[in-house]
Amino acid sequence: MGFRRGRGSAALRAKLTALVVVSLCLRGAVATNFKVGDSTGWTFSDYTTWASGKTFRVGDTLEFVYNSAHNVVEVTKSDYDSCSAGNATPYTDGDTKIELKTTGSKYFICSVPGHCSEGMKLAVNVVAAAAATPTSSPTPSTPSNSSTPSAPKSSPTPSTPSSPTTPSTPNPNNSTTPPPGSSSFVTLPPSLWTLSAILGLLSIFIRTL
Ligand SMILES: [Cu+2]
Repeated sequence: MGFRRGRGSAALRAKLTALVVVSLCLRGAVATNFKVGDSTGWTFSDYTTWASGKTFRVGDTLEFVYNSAHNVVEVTKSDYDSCSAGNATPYTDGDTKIELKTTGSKYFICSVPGHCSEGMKLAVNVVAAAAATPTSSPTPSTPSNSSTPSAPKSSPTPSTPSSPTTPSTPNPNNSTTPPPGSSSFVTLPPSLWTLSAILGLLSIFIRTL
């Protein structure tokens, strides 16, 4: 691998790419629990503002924390717009976790009369879960690799002729890719494989510091 050049933009690019890959792995592996309203909880507030800028994915959870004066109920868009609970039965347990199971818009209100119109209404748009596919072969030195879709788009600048790219000696500690056909590779569960990929990339990152 070309890491041992350890010089200038190439090393920096390798570090950045490794971080991007690691963060992609982590995003794919972990579902998010959103506490609605954060520390404010589910009460009279502005949940349009709270939800803005957040990305809700299938598999994530909305957690409504509220006192006995309130409840939460999932409703249709028209009921959301008109602050009507319809026929749905509200949750009243005070700590309601609702998993987002499908894509599309989801609507929640407090059905206690007057509360929805005072702000206890939440609309979220749920998008598909991040692909939890394991990164096949960690190759941070080639950002154009198709297995790293959001790698930095900067192409190698031709103005750095100082990297001769000597045929690198194979470095067993540097790669988490087992030899092709290795049975341990095939039987490794996806979660473990993702973890090993993360650890391998972290070790690469530390080595290039
Ligand atoms: Cu309420």
